[in-house]
Amino acid sequence: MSAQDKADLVIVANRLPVDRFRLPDGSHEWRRSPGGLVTALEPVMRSGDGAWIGWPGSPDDDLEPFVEDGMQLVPVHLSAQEVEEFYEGFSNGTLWPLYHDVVAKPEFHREWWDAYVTVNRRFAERVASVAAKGATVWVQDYQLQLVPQMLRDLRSDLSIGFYLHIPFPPAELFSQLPWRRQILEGLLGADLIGFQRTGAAANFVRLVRSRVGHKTHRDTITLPEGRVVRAAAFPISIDSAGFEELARSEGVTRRAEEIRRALGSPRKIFLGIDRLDYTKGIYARLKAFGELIRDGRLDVEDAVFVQVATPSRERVEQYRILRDDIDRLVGQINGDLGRIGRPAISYMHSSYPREEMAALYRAADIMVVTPYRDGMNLVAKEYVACRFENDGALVLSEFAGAADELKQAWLINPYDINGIKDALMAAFHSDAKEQTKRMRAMRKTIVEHDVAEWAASFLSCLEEADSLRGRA
Ligand code: GDG
Repeated sequence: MSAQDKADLVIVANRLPVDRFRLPDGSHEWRRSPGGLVTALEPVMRSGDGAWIGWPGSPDDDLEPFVEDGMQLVPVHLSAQEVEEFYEGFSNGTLWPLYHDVVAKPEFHREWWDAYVTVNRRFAERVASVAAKGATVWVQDYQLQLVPQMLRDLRSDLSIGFYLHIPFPPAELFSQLPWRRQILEGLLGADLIGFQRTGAAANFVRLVRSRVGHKTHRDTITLPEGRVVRAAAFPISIDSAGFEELARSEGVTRRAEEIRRALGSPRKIFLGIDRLDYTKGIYARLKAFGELIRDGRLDVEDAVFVQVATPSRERVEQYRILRDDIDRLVGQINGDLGRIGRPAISYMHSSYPREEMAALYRAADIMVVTPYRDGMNLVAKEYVACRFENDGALVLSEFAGAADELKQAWLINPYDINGIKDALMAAFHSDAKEQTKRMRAMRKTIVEHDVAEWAASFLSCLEEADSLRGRA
Protein backbone atom coordinates (compact mmCIF):
# COMPACT_ATOMS: atom_id res chain seq x y z
CA MET A 1 0.00 0.00 0.00
CA SER A 2 1.28 3.49 -0.72
CA ALA A 3 0.42 6.66 1.14
CA GLN A 4 -1.50 7.90 -1.90
CA ASP A 5 -4.00 5.03 -2.21
CA LYS A 6 -7.65 5.82 -1.52
CA ALA A 7 -8.98 4.02 1.53
CA ASP A 8 -12.09 1.83 1.89
CA LEU A 9 -12.12 2.18 5.67
CA VAL A 10 -11.17 5.46 7.29
CA ILE A 11 -10.76 5.90 11.04
CA VAL A 12 -10.90 9.51 12.16
CA ALA A 13 -9.73 10.33 15.68
CA ASN A 14 -8.27 13.33 17.44
CA ARG A 15 -4.90 11.52 17.72
CA LEU A 16 -3.02 9.26 15.37
CA PRO A 17 -2.28 5.85 16.91
CA VAL A 18 1.45 6.66 17.01
CA ASP A 19 3.72 9.04 18.95
CA ARG A 20 6.64 10.88 17.43
CA PHE A 21 9.94 10.43 19.25
CA ARG A 22 12.99 12.57 18.73
CA LEU A 23 16.19 10.53 18.47
CA PRO A 24 19.57 11.75 19.80
CA ASP A 25 20.78 12.51 16.27
CA GLY A 26 17.88 14.93 15.80
CA SER A 27 15.84 12.68 13.49
CA HIS A 28 12.40 11.33 14.42
CA GLU A 29 10.77 7.95 14.60
CA TRP A 30 7.18 6.85 15.13
CA ARG A 31 6.19 4.45 17.88
CA ARG A 32 2.79 2.82 18.24
CA SER A 33 0.93 4.35 21.15
CA PRO A 34 -0.61 1.64 23.28
CA GLY A 35 -4.38 1.71 23.29
CA GLY A 36 -7.41 -0.45 22.91
CA LEU A 37 -8.68 1.34 19.85
CA VAL A 38 -5.57 0.53 17.78
CA THR A 39 -5.60 -3.08 18.93
CA ALA A 40 -9.25 -3.39 17.99
CA LEU A 41 -9.05 -1.72 14.65
CA GLU A 42 -5.68 -2.89 13.44
CA PRO A 43 -6.88 -6.23 12.05
CA VAL A 44 -9.80 -4.58 10.22
CA MET A 45 -7.51 -1.87 8.89
CA ARG A 46 -4.94 -4.34 7.60
CA SER A 47 -7.50 -6.60 5.98
CA GLY A 48 -8.65 -3.82 3.66
CA ASP A 49 -7.24 -0.55 2.47
CA GLY A 50 -7.50 1.32 5.73
CA ALA A 51 -6.39 4.81 6.67
CA TRP A 52 -6.24 6.57 10.03
CA ILE A 53 -6.62 10.33 10.15
CA GLY A 54 -5.55 12.28 13.25
CA TRP A 55 -3.35 14.86 14.89
CA PRO A 56 0.25 13.69 15.40
CA GLY A 57 0.38 15.21 18.89
CA SER A 58 2.57 18.27 18.63
CA PRO A 59 1.55 21.66 17.25
CA ASP A 60 2.81 23.13 14.04
CA ASP A 61 4.00 19.83 12.55
CA ASP A 62 2.95 19.80 8.94
CA LEU A 63 3.49 16.22 7.87
CA GLU A 64 2.70 14.26 4.73
CA PRO A 65 0.72 11.00 4.87
CA PHE A 66 2.91 7.97 5.55
CA VAL A 67 2.66 4.23 6.00
CA GLU A 68 3.63 2.78 9.39
CA ASP A 69 3.25 -0.84 10.41
CA GLY A 70 1.05 -1.50 7.39
CA MET A 71 -1.38 1.30 8.26
CA GLN A 72 -1.81 4.41 6.18
CA LEU A 73 -1.56 7.38 8.56
CA VAL A 74 -2.77 10.80 7.55
CA PRO A 75 -1.69 13.66 9.85
CA VAL A 76 -3.93 16.67 10.41
CA HIS A 77 -2.05 19.82 11.35
CA LEU A 78 -3.00 21.96 14.38
CA SER A 79 -1.45 25.32 15.22
CA ALA A 80 -0.40 26.06 18.79
CA GLN A 81 -3.41 28.36 19.10
CA GLU A 82 -5.73 25.61 17.85
CA VAL A 83 -4.31 23.18 20.40
CA GLU A 84 -5.17 25.75 23.03
CA GLU A 85 -8.64 26.66 21.76
CA PHE A 86 -9.90 23.50 20.06
CA TYR A 87 -8.24 20.80 22.16
CA GLU A 88 -7.54 22.21 25.63
CA GLY A 89 -10.36 24.75 25.33
CA PHE A 90 -13.57 23.55 23.70
CA SER A 91 -12.85 19.80 23.89
CA ASN A 92 -11.45 19.61 27.40
CA GLY A 93 -12.64 22.82 29.07
CA THR A 94 -16.20 22.86 27.65
CA LEU A 95 -17.36 19.46 26.40
CA TRP A 96 -15.48 17.16 28.81
CA PRO A 97 -16.95 18.64 32.03
CA LEU A 98 -20.37 19.24 30.43
CA TYR A 99 -20.63 15.61 29.29
CA HIS A 100 -19.46 14.34 32.71
CA ASP A 101 -22.38 15.65 34.75
CA VAL A 102 -20.79 19.10 35.17
CA VAL A 103 -18.46 17.60 37.80
CA ALA A 104 -16.36 20.71 37.07
CA LYS A 105 -17.82 23.90 35.68
CA PRO A 106 -17.72 23.98 31.87
CA GLU A 107 -16.46 27.21 30.31
CA PHE A 108 -18.20 28.64 27.27
CA HIS A 109 -16.05 30.84 25.02
CA ARG A 110 -17.03 31.83 21.53
CA GLU A 111 -13.40 31.77 20.26
CA TRP A 112 -13.09 28.17 21.45
CA TRP A 113 -16.20 27.24 19.52
CA ASP A 114 -14.88 28.95 16.38
CA ALA A 115 -11.67 26.93 16.63
CA TYR A 116 -13.72 23.74 17.12
CA VAL A 117 -15.63 24.42 13.89
CA THR A 118 -12.43 25.23 11.97
CA VAL A 119 -10.60 22.12 13.10
CA ASN A 120 -13.60 19.83 12.55
CA ARG A 121 -13.86 21.20 9.01
CA ARG A 122 -10.17 20.49 8.40
CA PHE A 123 -10.66 16.88 9.53
CA ALA A 124 -13.74 16.48 7.32
CA GLU A 125 -11.89 17.84 4.28
CA ARG A 126 -8.98 15.51 4.92
CA VAL A 127 -11.32 12.52 5.06
CA ALA A 128 -13.07 13.61 1.89
CA SER A 129 -9.76 13.63 0.05
CA VAL A 130 -8.61 10.23 1.31
CA ALA A 131 -11.77 8.08 1.24
CA ALA A 132 -12.46 5.87 -1.77
CA LYS A 133 -15.89 5.97 -3.41
CA GLY A 134 -18.51 4.43 -1.14
CA ALA A 135 -15.95 3.99 1.68
CA THR A 136 -16.82 3.46 5.33
CA VAL A 137 -15.74 6.24 7.66
CA TRP A 138 -15.70 5.82 11.43
CA VAL A 139 -15.37 9.07 13.38
CA GLN A 140 -14.27 8.82 17.03
CA ASP A 141 -15.25 10.88 20.01
CA TYR A 142 -16.24 14.27 21.38
CA GLN A 143 -13.51 16.31 19.71
CA LEU A 144 -15.03 15.61 16.27
CA GLN A 145 -18.81 15.81 16.62
CA LEU A 146 -19.27 18.15 13.66
CA VAL A 147 -17.32 15.94 11.26
CA PRO A 148 -20.20 13.60 10.28
CA GLN A 149 -22.43 16.32 8.78
CA MET A 150 -19.54 18.31 7.31
CA LEU A 151 -18.36 15.15 5.63
CA ARG A 152 -21.79 14.21 4.35
CA ASP A 153 -22.06 17.65 2.72
CA LEU A 154 -18.77 16.97 0.92
CA ARG A 155 -19.26 13.28 0.14
CA SER A 156 -22.80 11.88 0.14
CA ASP A 157 -21.52 8.52 -1.16
CA LEU A 158 -19.83 7.61 2.14
CA SER A 159 -21.14 5.39 4.88
CA ILE A 160 -20.50 7.35 8.09
CA GLY A 161 -20.36 6.03 11.65
CA PHE A 162 -19.66 7.96 14.83
CA TYR A 163 -18.69 6.63 18.26
CA LEU A 164 -18.74 8.63 21.49
CA HIS A 165 -16.30 7.25 24.08
CA ILE A 166 -17.52 9.49 26.89
CA PRO A 167 -21.02 9.79 28.38
CA PHE A 168 -23.77 11.70 26.59
CA PRO A 169 -25.47 13.92 29.17
CA PRO A 170 -29.17 14.26 29.92
CA ALA A 171 -31.04 17.09 28.18
CA GLU A 172 -31.10 19.20 31.34
CA LEU A 173 -27.29 19.49 31.25
CA PHE A 174 -26.66 19.38 27.51
CA SER A 175 -29.05 22.28 27.03
CA GLN A 176 -26.59 24.65 28.74
CA LEU A 177 -24.40 24.49 25.64
CA PRO A 178 -24.83 27.61 23.50
CA TRP A 179 -24.09 25.51 20.40
CA ARG A 180 -26.32 22.55 21.34
CA ARG A 181 -28.22 22.51 18.06
CA GLN A 182 -25.08 22.61 15.91
CA ILE A 183 -23.63 19.63 17.82
CA LEU A 184 -26.82 17.58 17.41
CA GLU A 185 -26.97 18.40 13.71
CA GLY A 186 -23.28 17.62 13.31
CA LEU A 187 -23.76 14.15 14.76
CA LEU A 188 -26.88 13.51 12.66
CA GLY A 189 -24.67 13.49 9.57
CA ALA A 190 -23.78 9.92 10.56
CA ASP A 191 -25.78 6.81 9.59
CA LEU A 192 -25.01 5.17 12.92
CA ILE A 193 -24.13 6.86 16.23
CA GLY A 194 -22.69 4.61 18.91
CA PHE A 195 -22.68 5.29 22.65
CA GLN A 196 -21.30 3.40 25.65
CA ARG A 197 -24.64 2.98 27.44
CA THR A 198 -28.27 2.69 26.36
CA GLY A 199 -29.12 5.65 28.62
CA ALA A 200 -26.74 7.87 26.64
CA ALA A 201 -28.31 6.84 23.33
CA ALA A 202 -31.75 7.58 24.81
CA ASN A 203 -30.56 11.03 25.99
CA PHE A 204 -29.44 11.81 22.45
CA VAL A 205 -32.65 10.64 20.77
CA ARG A 206 -34.76 12.61 23.22
CA LEU A 207 -32.73 15.78 22.57
CA VAL A 208 -33.02 15.38 18.82
CA ARG A 209 -36.78 15.08 19.16
CA SER A 210 -37.20 18.06 21.46
CA ARG A 211 -34.51 20.44 20.16
CA VAL A 212 -34.30 19.66 16.45
CA GLY A 213 -37.86 18.41 16.03
CA HIS A 214 -37.09 15.26 14.02
CA LYS A 215 -39.33 12.21 14.18
CA THR A 216 -37.94 9.42 16.37
CA HIS A 217 -38.97 5.87 17.07
CA ARG A 218 -37.02 3.92 19.69
CA ASP A 219 -33.40 4.10 18.52
CA THR A 220 -34.07 5.51 15.07
CA ILE A 221 -34.41 9.09 13.89
CA THR A 222 -36.02 9.96 10.57
CA LEU A 223 -34.81 13.18 8.99
CA PRO A 224 -37.10 15.35 6.83
CA GLU A 225 -35.36 14.16 3.64
CA GLY A 226 -36.17 10.56 4.60
CA ARG A 227 -32.69 9.50 5.70
CA VAL A 228 -32.65 7.32 8.80
CA VAL A 229 -30.08 7.63 11.60
CA ARG A 230 -29.66 4.98 14.27
CA ALA A 231 -28.42 5.78 17.79
CA ALA A 232 -27.56 2.76 19.94
CA ALA A 233 -25.26 1.44 22.65
CA PHE A 234 -22.05 -0.44 21.80
CA PRO A 235 -20.19 -0.84 25.10
CA ILE A 236 -16.47 -0.77 24.38
CA SER A 237 -14.12 -3.41 25.75
CA ILE A 238 -10.47 -4.47 25.90
CA ASP A 239 -8.21 -7.05 24.32
CA SER A 240 -9.15 -9.51 27.08
CA ALA A 241 -7.04 -12.43 25.85
CA GLY A 242 -4.03 -10.16 25.28
CA PHE A 243 -4.22 -8.83 28.83
CA GLU A 244 -4.57 -12.27 30.30
CA GLU A 245 -1.59 -13.52 28.32
CA LEU A 246 0.50 -10.61 29.56
CA ALA A 247 -0.63 -11.19 33.14
CA ARG A 248 0.35 -14.88 32.92
CA SER A 249 3.81 -14.15 31.53
CA GLU A 250 6.84 -14.98 33.61
CA GLY A 251 8.11 -11.40 33.70
CA VAL A 252 4.82 -10.00 34.96
CA THR A 253 4.41 -12.82 37.51
CA ARG A 254 7.85 -12.11 38.92
CA ARG A 255 7.27 -8.37 38.97
CA ALA A 256 3.91 -8.79 40.77
CA GLU A 257 5.64 -10.78 43.53
CA GLU A 258 8.34 -8.14 43.75
CA ILE A 259 5.72 -5.40 44.14
CA ARG A 260 3.97 -7.32 46.91
CA ARG A 261 7.24 -7.82 48.77
CA ALA A 262 8.23 -4.18 48.36
CA LEU A 263 4.90 -3.15 49.86
CA GLY A 264 5.46 -5.29 52.94
CA SER A 265 3.58 -8.52 52.27
CA PRO A 266 1.26 -9.86 53.49
CA ARG A 267 -0.43 -6.46 53.68
CA LYS A 268 -3.54 -6.25 51.53
CA ILE A 269 -3.07 -4.03 48.55
CA PHE A 270 -5.77 -1.62 47.42
CA LEU A 271 -5.11 -0.22 43.93
CA GLY A 272 -6.30 2.76 41.89
CA ILE A 273 -5.08 3.51 38.36
CA ASP A 274 -6.42 6.54 36.53
CA ARG A 275 -5.52 9.44 34.36
CA LEU A 276 -5.29 12.29 36.86
CA ASP A 277 -8.78 13.58 36.06
CA TYR A 278 -11.45 15.16 38.27
CA THR A 279 -14.09 12.80 36.92
CA LYS A 280 -12.32 9.74 38.32
CA GLY A 281 -13.13 10.28 42.01
CA ILE A 282 -9.54 9.83 43.19
CA TYR A 283 -9.96 12.31 46.03
CA ALA A 284 -13.07 10.60 47.40
CA ARG A 285 -11.53 7.14 47.44
CA LEU A 286 -8.31 8.25 49.15
CA LYS A 287 -10.30 10.20 51.69
CA ALA A 288 -12.44 7.13 52.40
CA PHE A 289 -9.34 4.97 52.81
CA GLY A 290 -7.69 7.55 55.10
CA GLU A 291 -10.79 7.66 57.30
CA LEU A 292 -10.85 3.87 57.62
CA ILE A 293 -7.35 4.01 59.05
CA ARG A 294 -8.14 6.96 61.27
CA ASP A 295 -11.28 5.18 62.55
CA GLY A 296 -9.22 2.08 63.34
CA ARG A 297 -11.15 -0.14 60.93
CA LEU A 298 -7.94 -0.65 58.94
CA ASP A 299 -4.34 -0.58 60.14
CA VAL A 300 -1.31 0.50 58.09
CA GLU A 301 0.33 -2.78 59.10
CA ASP A 302 -2.42 -4.66 57.24
CA ALA A 303 -3.33 -2.46 54.30
CA VAL A 304 -1.80 -0.06 51.81
CA PHE A 305 -3.38 1.97 49.01
CA VAL A 306 -1.37 2.17 45.79
CA GLN A 307 -2.56 5.01 43.59
CA VAL A 308 -1.13 5.55 40.12
CA ALA A 309 -2.25 8.83 38.59
CA THR A 310 -1.10 9.25 35.02
CA PRO A 311 -0.32 12.87 34.13
CA SER A 312 -3.04 14.28 31.92
CA ARG A 313 -4.03 17.63 30.32
CA GLU A 314 -1.56 19.47 32.48
CA ARG A 315 -2.07 22.79 30.78
CA VAL A 316 -5.77 22.90 31.69
CA GLU A 317 -6.31 24.78 34.97
CA GLN A 318 -8.81 22.39 36.56
CA TYR A 319 -6.24 19.61 36.21
CA ARG A 320 -3.54 21.64 37.94
CA ILE A 321 -5.87 22.38 40.82
CA LEU A 322 -6.76 18.69 41.12
CA ARG A 323 -3.10 17.72 41.19
CA ASP A 324 -2.42 20.09 44.08
CA ASP A 325 -5.49 18.86 45.96
CA ILE A 326 -4.42 15.22 45.66
CA ASP A 327 -0.80 16.02 46.59
CA ARG A 328 -2.04 17.76 49.72
CA LEU A 329 -4.46 14.99 50.69
CA VAL A 330 -1.86 12.23 50.25
CA GLY A 331 0.68 14.24 52.26
CA GLN A 332 -1.86 14.81 55.00
CA ILE A 333 -2.97 11.18 55.24
CA ASN A 334 0.59 9.83 55.18
CA GLY A 335 1.80 12.49 57.59
CA ASP A 336 -1.00 11.86 60.07
CA LEU A 337 -1.36 8.10 59.79
CA GLY A 338 1.77 6.53 58.28
CA ARG A 339 4.56 4.86 60.19
CA ILE A 340 8.19 4.24 59.30
CA GLY A 341 8.25 2.01 56.23
CA ARG A 342 4.43 1.95 56.32
CA PRO A 343 2.88 4.81 54.40
CA ALA A 344 -0.91 4.54 54.18
CA ILE A 345 -0.84 5.57 50.54
CA SER A 346 1.84 4.86 47.97
CA TYR A 347 1.22 7.55 45.37
CA MET A 348 2.83 7.75 41.93
CA HIS A 349 2.18 10.63 39.57
CA SER A 350 3.59 9.04 36.42
CA SER A 351 2.80 6.62 33.63
CA TYR A 352 4.10 3.09 33.24
CA PRO A 353 4.53 0.47 30.53
CA ARG A 354 1.73 -2.04 30.02
CA GLU A 355 3.76 -4.79 31.72
CA GLU A 356 3.98 -2.78 34.93
CA MET A 357 0.24 -2.09 34.79
CA ALA A 358 -0.46 -5.82 34.43
CA ALA A 359 1.90 -6.56 37.36
CA LEU A 360 0.06 -4.03 39.52
CA TYR A 361 -3.30 -5.59 38.59
CA ARG A 362 -1.94 -8.98 39.58
CA ALA A 363 -0.45 -7.71 42.82
CA ALA A 364 -3.64 -5.94 43.94
CA ASP A 365 -6.17 -7.61 46.23
CA ILE A 366 -8.78 -4.90 45.85
CA MET A 367 -9.15 -2.72 42.76
CA VAL A 368 -10.88 0.58 43.48
CA VAL A 369 -12.62 2.42 40.61
CA THR A 370 -14.77 5.33 41.79
CA PRO A 371 -15.52 7.81 38.97
CA TYR A 372 -18.32 10.35 39.39
CA ARG A 373 -19.08 9.68 35.73
CA ASP A 374 -17.19 7.60 33.16
CA GLY A 375 -18.11 6.47 29.64
CA MET A 376 -16.91 2.92 30.30
CA ASN A 377 -13.70 2.65 32.37
CA LEU A 378 -11.32 0.18 30.84
CA VAL A 379 -9.18 -0.09 33.97
CA ALA A 380 -11.96 -2.06 35.68
CA LYS A 381 -12.08 -4.48 32.74
CA GLU A 382 -8.30 -4.79 32.59
CA TYR A 383 -8.17 -5.76 36.26
CA VAL A 384 -10.74 -8.49 35.67
CA ALA A 385 -8.86 -9.74 32.59
CA CYS A 386 -5.66 -10.09 34.61
CA ARG A 387 -7.27 -12.11 37.46
CA PHE A 388 -7.04 -15.48 35.75
CA GLU A 389 -6.99 -17.23 39.13
CA ASN A 390 -10.51 -15.91 39.76
CA ASP A 391 -9.52 -14.04 42.88
CA GLY A 392 -9.36 -10.39 43.86
CA ALA A 393 -12.17 -7.90 44.45
CA LEU A 394 -13.41 -5.02 42.34
CA VAL A 395 -15.03 -1.98 43.95
CA LEU A 396 -16.75 -0.09 41.15
CA SER A 397 -18.77 3.11 40.78
CA GLU A 398 -22.28 2.62 39.48
CA PHE A 399 -21.70 5.78 37.41
CA ALA A 400 -19.10 4.06 35.19
CA GLY A 401 -20.40 2.43 32.02
CA ALA A 402 -18.59 -0.72 33.13
CA ALA A 403 -21.14 -1.13 35.94
CA ASP A 404 -23.78 -2.21 33.38
CA GLU A 405 -21.72 -5.31 32.63
CA LEU A 406 -19.61 -5.92 35.75
CA LYS A 407 -22.61 -6.28 38.01
CA GLN A 408 -20.84 -8.66 40.38
CA ALA A 409 -18.44 -5.95 41.53
CA TRP A 410 -18.92 -4.24 44.90
CA LEU A 411 -20.90 -1.33 43.46
CA ILE A 412 -20.71 2.08 45.12
CA ASN A 413 -22.03 5.63 44.81
CA PRO A 414 -18.88 7.80 44.72
CA TYR A 415 -20.69 10.71 46.36
CA ASP A 416 -21.36 8.59 49.43
CA ILE A 417 -18.10 8.41 51.38
CA ASN A 418 -19.56 6.16 54.07
CA GLY A 419 -20.84 3.86 51.34
CA ILE A 420 -17.35 3.69 49.79
CA LYS A 421 -15.87 2.91 53.20
CA ASP A 422 -18.32 0.06 53.80
CA ALA A 423 -17.68 -1.38 50.33
CA LEU A 424 -13.89 -1.21 50.83
CA MET A 425 -14.31 -3.09 54.12
CA ALA A 426 -16.67 -5.65 52.60
CA ALA A 427 -14.17 -6.29 49.80
CA PHE A 428 -11.30 -6.40 52.32
CA HIS A 429 -13.05 -9.06 54.41
CA SER A 430 -14.55 -11.06 51.54
CA ASP A 431 -13.50 -14.70 51.50
CA ALA A 432 -12.05 -16.69 48.61
CA LYS A 433 -15.38 -18.33 47.80
CA GLU A 434 -17.19 -15.03 47.49
CA GLN A 435 -14.43 -13.51 45.37
CA THR A 436 -14.29 -16.48 43.03
CA LYS A 437 -18.04 -16.45 42.48
CA ARG A 438 -18.01 -12.79 41.54
CA MET A 439 -14.77 -12.79 39.53
CA ARG A 440 -15.73 -15.84 37.50
CA ALA A 441 -18.96 -14.18 36.36
CA MET A 442 -17.18 -10.93 35.46
CA ARG A 443 -14.45 -12.74 33.58
CA LYS A 444 -17.04 -14.58 31.52
CA THR A 445 -18.50 -11.22 30.48
CA ILE A 446 -15.25 -9.67 29.34
CA VAL A 447 -14.00 -12.78 27.57
CA GLU A 448 -17.26 -12.99 25.61
CA HIS A 449 -17.31 -9.27 24.87
CA ASP A 450 -13.85 -8.09 23.91
CA VAL A 451 -12.81 -5.11 21.86
CA ALA A 452 -12.69 -7.06 18.61
CA GLU A 453 -16.34 -7.96 19.09
CA TRP A 454 -17.12 -4.32 19.85
CA ALA A 455 -15.55 -3.11 16.60
CA ALA A 456 -17.10 -5.91 14.57
CA SER A 457 -20.60 -5.31 15.90
CA PHE A 458 -20.43 -1.56 15.28
CA LEU A 459 -19.11 -2.01 11.76
CA SER A 460 -21.65 -4.67 10.86
CA CYS A 461 -24.48 -2.46 12.14
CA LEU A 462 -23.11 0.37 10.03
CA GLU A 463 -23.03 -1.87 7.01
CA GLU A 464 -26.64 -2.85 7.65
CA ALA A 465 -27.64 0.82 7.92
CA ASP A 466 -25.82 1.48 4.67
CA SER A 467 -27.59 -1.28 2.78
CA LEU A 468 -30.94 0.08 4.01
CA ARG A 469 -29.88 3.51 2.76
CA GLY A 470 -28.96 2.00 -0.59
CA ARG A 471 -32.45 0.57 -0.94
CA ALA A 472 -34.23 3.74 0.17
C1 GDG B 1 -12.03 7.31 27.74
C2 GDG B 1 -13.32 7.37 28.56
C3 GDG B 1 -13.64 4.93 28.15
C4 GDG B 1 -3.64 4.57 32.23
N1 GDG B 1 -2.46 4.87 32.79
C5 GDG B 1 -1.53 4.19 32.09
C6 GDG B 1 -2.17 3.45 31.08
N2 GDG B 1 -3.47 3.71 31.17
C7 GDG B 1 -4.49 3.10 30.32
C8 GDG B 1 -5.37 2.13 31.06
C9 GDG B 1 -6.61 2.13 30.20
C10 GDG B 1 -6.63 3.56 29.65
O1 GDG B 1 -5.34 4.10 29.82
C11 GDG B 1 -7.62 4.43 30.40
O2 GDG B 1 -8.89 4.12 29.96
P1 GDG B 1 -10.18 4.44 30.83
O3 GDG B 1 -11.33 3.78 30.16
O4 GDG B 1 -9.96 3.96 32.21
O5 GDG B 1 -10.33 6.03 30.87
P2 GDG B 1 -10.15 7.29 29.83
O6 GDG B 1 -8.72 7.55 29.54
O7 GDG B 1 -10.86 8.42 30.50
O8 GDG B 1 -10.89 6.86 28.46
C12 GDG B 1 -13.58 6.03 29.22
C13 GDG B 1 -12.45 4.98 27.24
O9 GDG B 1 -12.26 6.31 26.70
C14 GDG B 1 -12.59 4.02 26.05
O10 GDG B 1 -13.77 4.24 25.35
O11 GDG B 1 -13.67 3.69 28.81
O12 GDG B 1 -14.80 6.07 29.94
O13 GDG B 1 -13.25 8.40 29.54
O14 GDG B 1 -6.49 1.27 29.12
O15 GDG B 1 -4.73 0.90 31.15
N3 GDG B 1 -1.52 2.63 30.21
C15 GDG B 1 -0.17 2.55 30.34
N4 GDG B 1 0.52 3.25 31.30
C16 GDG B 1 -0.11 4.06 32.19
O16 GDG B 1 0.54 4.68 33.06
N5 GDG B 1 0.50 1.75 29.52
